[in-house]
Amino acid sequence: MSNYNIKHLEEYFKVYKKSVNDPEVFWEEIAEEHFSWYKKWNNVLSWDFKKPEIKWYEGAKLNITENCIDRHLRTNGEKTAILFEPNNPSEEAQHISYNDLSKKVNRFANVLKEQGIKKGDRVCIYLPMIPELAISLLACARIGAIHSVVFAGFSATALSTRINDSDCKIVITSDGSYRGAKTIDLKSIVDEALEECPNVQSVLVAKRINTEIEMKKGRDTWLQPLLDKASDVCEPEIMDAEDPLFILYTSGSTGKPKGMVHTTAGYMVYTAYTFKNMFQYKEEDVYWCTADIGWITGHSYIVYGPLANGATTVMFEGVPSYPDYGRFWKIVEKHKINQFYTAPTAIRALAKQRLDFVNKYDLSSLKVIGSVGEPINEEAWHWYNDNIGKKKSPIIDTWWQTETGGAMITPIPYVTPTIPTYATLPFIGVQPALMDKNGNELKGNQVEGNLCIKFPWPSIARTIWGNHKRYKETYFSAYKDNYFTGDGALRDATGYYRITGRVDDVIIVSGHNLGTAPIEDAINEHPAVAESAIVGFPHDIKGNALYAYVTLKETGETRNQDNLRKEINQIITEHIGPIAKLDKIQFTNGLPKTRSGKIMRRILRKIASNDTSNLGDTSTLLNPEVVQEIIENYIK
Ligand code: 7RM
Repeated sequence: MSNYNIKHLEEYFKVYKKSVNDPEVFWEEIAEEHFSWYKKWNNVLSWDFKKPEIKWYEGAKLNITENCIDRHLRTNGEKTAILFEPNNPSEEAQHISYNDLSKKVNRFANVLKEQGIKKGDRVCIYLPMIPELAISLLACARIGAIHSVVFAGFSATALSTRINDSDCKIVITSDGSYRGAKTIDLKSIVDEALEECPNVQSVLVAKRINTEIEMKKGRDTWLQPLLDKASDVCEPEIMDAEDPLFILYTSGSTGKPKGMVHTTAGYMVYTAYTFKNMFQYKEEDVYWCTADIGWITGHSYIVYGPLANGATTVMFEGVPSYPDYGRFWKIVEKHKINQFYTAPTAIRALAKQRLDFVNKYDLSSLKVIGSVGEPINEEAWHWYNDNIGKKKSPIIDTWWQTETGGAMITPIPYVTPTIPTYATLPFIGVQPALMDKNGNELKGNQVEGNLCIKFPWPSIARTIWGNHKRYKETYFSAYKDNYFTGDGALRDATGYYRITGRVDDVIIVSGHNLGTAPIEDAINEHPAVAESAIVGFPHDIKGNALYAYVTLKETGETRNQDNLRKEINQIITEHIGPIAKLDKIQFTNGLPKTRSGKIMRRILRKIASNDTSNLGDTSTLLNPEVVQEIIENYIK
């Protein structure tokens, strides 16, 4: 027996122990008993964190869509797989059964084949949260094409960079998208991006908002007529366990975004197993994750994890504030949601509103409520626990990353006792380590350090697309024989983990990871700007907001600072997207730098947080005099 569903704390400890003492036996049993394979593996795991090279279930043959769709048809074909809730509350929800999903995915897969897409080709998906988005991922997986989803809030420049980095042949998009009361003209963003992408041969366009758009001859095709003509039978491509399933970009602290590569078998096994346990999903439950499929949370816990378990997964097109701040709770009542998974930034925004937006609705269907994306602060935790969980549905604070593929440190609801702000215990098979400044592992409890993982888990990203060297340097070089997460954490007296945040320069704004470098690059494009440094400062809704220190070129002319601020934010919107707009911009005569020329963000971070009581060691500064100037002109 493989303990696919953990039900008691003693069972968790027992299974955890087995997964650590005998990982290969453990993960072999899980894979054998709960998934369908065309051929079993020769070897459960081989790994070397030095190279680094990690392989799970080598030699196995499978298709993830067989596991997410076909095998459920025999027993559960009429069950709703995807429940689509549109942006506009008066538009009817769509219930897509497993039978429907199978046909839709096969049709889409056949359309991709007609477009010349083959196993291993990269397909860029730039779509809003409409059913075609989930279906397009699965259609790629059906034929072995590698999907690269780009969040549809990204700008043309961000899109073209990602298309070119992984050399996508085709882009799937829509005529536009709904976002609350607004519509967004997605297709013209694609058109602009493609001016920089000579290798894209075709664009498939889904119809959503029915506006007149330009269709470029020989390149753009409406999707629906092609789907209507295509056969609804498409044999799955037989994939190797380690064949890439998808690429998903994540920003680093420096340089261009990293295309994290996830492979097939390990990703499937781990996302499915974590989903089942994190949410204690039961056959009749309706599960809703509010993330966008453009992020890893959507890949793993809207699409693959739930569907591999034959679950009903909700896809919501809209925003929490439209038509009013009660929308989430209205949906919970309407679809009798049992498990609800969202981000602290959404919780904080909703907690700011009047309580009757919540109390109008019947939330009694809820059994588990989750949080992901950043540390959940104590205030938000209590609001969520009291008003949404009604002190009876446990909060699962799930810590993980794009790179980890699935949840790593998380309570198992009704199994692991929770405490506010703690992600609690490692999931089955996960071996965390906390490191001190000298790179040594901190043993025992009541310690704080940099969070590493010392043993591979099945859904670890295998490489960075086209740059294995960077993969090694970013994740496997800081600590010998360990995967370094970039996060800090503490372990309390009972062995529970609390994540303290990034230890590098990535800033998480409203749950979006933003690297400092690309934003500074954009600011510096402004002709009047000499140099800039951005840091995060605490913000009660976004978690963090951006504070920029900008030095201007000495041209002798005086410029209107408010106009400059607007122009800088305009450039950022064009280069990265509105999510990276700066809340505060302080003009200064200099930036504090080390002698080797590195900007000391540590000091800037303190000033931006209005905390100058202890600026730490400033003795290595090249120009200590600018610190006083910056403090005096701090923008409150
Ligand atoms: C799933 C996801 C990863 C970074 C990660 C952390 C932060 C995520 C939590 C969290 C504290 C959490 N992937 N993070 N979850 N911090 N508690 N429960 O968010 O690649 O976009 O971000 O997000 O810093 O390293 S991600």
